[in-house]
Amino acid sequence: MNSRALITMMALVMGLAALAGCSDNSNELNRLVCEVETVNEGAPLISAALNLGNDGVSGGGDDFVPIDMVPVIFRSRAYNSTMNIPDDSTYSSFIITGYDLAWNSSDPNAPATLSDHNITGALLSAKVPIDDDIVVGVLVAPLEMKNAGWFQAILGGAPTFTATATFTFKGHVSGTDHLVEIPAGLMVNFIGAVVE
Ligand SMILES: [Ca+2]
Repeated sequence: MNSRALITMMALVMGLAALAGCSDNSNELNRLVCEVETVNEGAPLISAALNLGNDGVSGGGDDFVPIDMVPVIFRSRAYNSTMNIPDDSTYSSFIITGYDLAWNSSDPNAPATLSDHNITGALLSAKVPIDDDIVVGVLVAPLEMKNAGWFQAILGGAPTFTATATFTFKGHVSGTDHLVEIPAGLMVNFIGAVVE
């Protein structure tokens, strides 16, 4: 699905949600659940301060700072197998609206300022239809993190370290405004440079 179609669909869903009004009926709220299936295809992330480019060495005009975005796969399903939720019903999709990201590390080489890079209230818009997988790209290490003194120090030879990124994805079942939080995690290894 292209982005224009997705935006159109989102607008349609939000319009329908507005028409339907809000419901606090917990039975309705529990009809659909959304889960994270994988983060970064189940693999840890190697986050580098610099990519050395095709020539494999520093310089040469092809070095670049890699921005780390990982694929996250969401899946929606009926709360239990005895429920039958029609594909086109009001409550047949889960809407992802955003996420928080918190950094933690017990690695002695991790900087004390790692949690300065926590992300709160990041926006994300994705519709996860029932019994469907949706892949979303989530920003883990933005440019300002790559420019941090400790990250540049690793590039200069300081020790690498490992940390955990704990995500709290946020959203709601279509047709409701009841906030649901979905936890997930990712191991991240911070290193100096990688080669394409
Ligand atoms: Ca290079």
